[in-house]
Formats: sequence, structure tokens, C-alpha cells
Amino acid sequence: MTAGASRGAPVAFVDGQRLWQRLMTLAQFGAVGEGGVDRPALSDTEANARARIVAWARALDMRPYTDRVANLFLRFEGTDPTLPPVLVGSHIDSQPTGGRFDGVYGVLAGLEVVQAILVSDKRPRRAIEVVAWTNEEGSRFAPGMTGSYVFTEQKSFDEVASTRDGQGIKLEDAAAWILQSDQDVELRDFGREACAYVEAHIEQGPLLQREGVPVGIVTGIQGTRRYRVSVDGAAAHAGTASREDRRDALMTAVRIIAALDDAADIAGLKCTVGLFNVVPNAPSVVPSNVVFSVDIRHPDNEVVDMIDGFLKTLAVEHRGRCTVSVRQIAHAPSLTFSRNIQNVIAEAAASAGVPCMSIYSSAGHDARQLHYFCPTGMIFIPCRDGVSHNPEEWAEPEHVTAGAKVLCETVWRLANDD
Ligand code: HGY
Ligand code: MN
Ligand code: MN
Repeated sequence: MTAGASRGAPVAFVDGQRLWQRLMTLAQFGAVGEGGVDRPALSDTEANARARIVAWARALDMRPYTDRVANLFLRFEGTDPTLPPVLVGSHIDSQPTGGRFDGVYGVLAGLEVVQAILVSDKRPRRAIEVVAWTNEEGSRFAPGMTGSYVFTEQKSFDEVASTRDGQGIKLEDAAAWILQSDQDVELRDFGREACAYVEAHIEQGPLLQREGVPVGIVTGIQGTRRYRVSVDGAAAHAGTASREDRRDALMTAVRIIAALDDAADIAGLKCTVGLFNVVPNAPSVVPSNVVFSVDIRHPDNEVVDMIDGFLKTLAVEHRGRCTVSVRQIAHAPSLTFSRNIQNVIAEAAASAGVPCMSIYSSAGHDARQLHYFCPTGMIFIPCRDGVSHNPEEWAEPEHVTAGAKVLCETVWRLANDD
């Protein structure tokens, strides 16, 4: 696919102030303290944020659609409705300690692209659909990326429907609740053809800031495997149970995690144990059960695969008198994005006069799933000191604007390709 040259792209009508205001407005939905956001997937705070975005979209001559996992599609019609649309977006759910930009930036920058086109009084050949994918973060329903996996038909609805959150609520019930709270939003099937997908996102790393470059053209995303490790021992009295009689689930878990951390250090891979549940979690009881998460990531698939085998070996080596089960809940190999889309982004940045550089993504994104569905690319903007998944997350207004301009120029080109 060769993207046509820009025909007077509406980039001049991108209004960074308007986009910034929307970002700050959306940050109020699930606001925590100064700048923090806790907006779980398919929650009432997300439903309210969703309704706000739908209202903005309707005022921009866009039509909302959704599907059974509550992905949100905001369609801006093109001159030829028969052509597959260009998708642009990200997610609006957040981590419990989220910030104002992760995910939301890509959705609202997409809305800004449409508003700039509308204000420019032009229409693209292809429709443009701004998308908010369901449950990207995976903090409420694990694993994440639900909406993009199911839309691209890499997972079936049935595979994800019975996923439960910490309160035992099923994903399908939470999604149904969102759908019934929608006002006049038409339901669509999964897997609808798309011409391309572009996602704008904060880098969530320090590189662009360190290089002083406002926009990154993302070359790919590192590979990952995610697990839940469950250790079963036996509850016992902290004062009377002898060391040799103990089946201490916590000490077994600690030995496994310490050995894994040493291996990750040697292999140079990112290893995170972010979730850790102890039962009965009582000071004078030897723990009978521990469940913890393992999130490993590395650009080299062989390293990720090597650690996969190593984790299972550790579970046997350190189990002592406990039993240990290792359950993989997600696996996504590292990938390289479409060269053509990267070129379109580079041309768009040049024509918009925005300096850019190539950059690799250490964070996961819905673009990973779209990559297997249609030509896909990503645009990064810097975030202060690379901080994200943290209330301190911050992006500079001029970078928010620069990224939206490059996104606008890119989407305009793709939506008018020959
Ligand atoms: O975990 C990730 O990489 C993404 O930010 N959810
Ligand atoms: Mn994100
Ligand atoms: Mn995130």
C-alpha cells in the first residue's frame, strides 16, 4: 500500500490546547490525588469517561459503535464508505496507580485528528475510526489486551468471557453492563476489515526526553510471557511448628522469586512480580498458600523462551515440601512493525516539521495485536523521566501537540491512499 501524498493535510488545524483540555477533563474520571488516575476496565468510572468521549465524538459528526467486549469505535465517514477504514486509538482503562496520559493520549489525539479534518472542511476517502480498546492494562481482568485480542480474532469471546476480577465478577457481565449503559451505540461484529492502524502513546521510557526529540517512530515491541505461580503448603503455628515440619508457602515463593531475579539480572531481561497474595496473611500463621504474578520481557524471543523453561525448573528445585504450579497466562513474541507505516509516519513528521527518531517499545500496546491484523504503526511522545503507571506521569503540552500533528498527517495520508 503506498500512501498518497498529503492533499493539503488538515495538520494546520490541530489544536493542542483543545486536546490538552480534553486530556485534563478525562483525567477527572477516576482521579486520585494530584494527577493520579484509577480507572479500571469496564468500571463505572470508565463508563462515564466513555460517555464523555462519545458525546465529544457525536459533536464531530462521528458515529459510535461497539462490540460484545465493549470496544468503542467512533466512525468519521469518508467519501467512499465501501473502503476499509483507518483505525486510530489506544485504551482508556488505567492501572490502579495510573496517570493522565497512558492510553488516553492515543484516543484523544485520534479525536483531535478528526476535529482538525472537520475544521479544515475536508473529507478523507476512507473512513477514520477512533478506537478505545477494552481492558488493555489487564489490572482488573488478567491478562490484558482483551479488546484488541478479540477484535482481531486472536482470541474468541468465549475465551475471555469468564475471566473474573478480584471480586469474582465475570468480564462478560462487566462488558454487558457497559453496553446497557451506552446510549444508542450500535453493536458490531469482531474482525471488521481495516486498512491500517496507528496508535499514539507516551513512551513510558526516558529515551526521547534524553535525546530531546519530540516524536518517536516505533520500530517494534519486545516479547513477553506472563504467569501466575501458585505455591501450596500448610498453615501451622508460628511458635510451635518446627522448621523441618513446615510447609511454608511464602518461603518457597521467596526462594523462587530470588532465583528468578538473579537469572533475570544475568540474562538482562525485565522481570516483575507485581501481584503477591498470601493466605491466610496472618502474622502468627505459617502461610499455606501464595499466588504471585511473573511478567518477563525481552526483545530477543530466545531469551524469553529460555526463562520460560528456567522458571519451571526453579519451581521444582525450590519447592521443598510444598507443591508449586506455574500457569502461563499470556505469551506475545517480540515484533517489528510494518516498514511502510513507519515510512508514512516519517514522511508525515517531515512534512509537519516535527523532528523524530526511531525507537523500540519496551511497553506492550494494543498495536501488538493489530500488527497481525492490518499494517500497523505507533507514534511515541516523551513522558517526563520515563515515569508511567504512576500518578507522577507527565507529558509536555508541546509534545502532546507535536505527536497529534504527526498522527494527523499520518492518518490523513493513509486515509487518502491510492
Ligand atoms: O504492561 C504493559 O506493557 C502495558 O502498559 N499495559
Ligand atoms: Mn498504555
Ligand atoms: Mn499502561
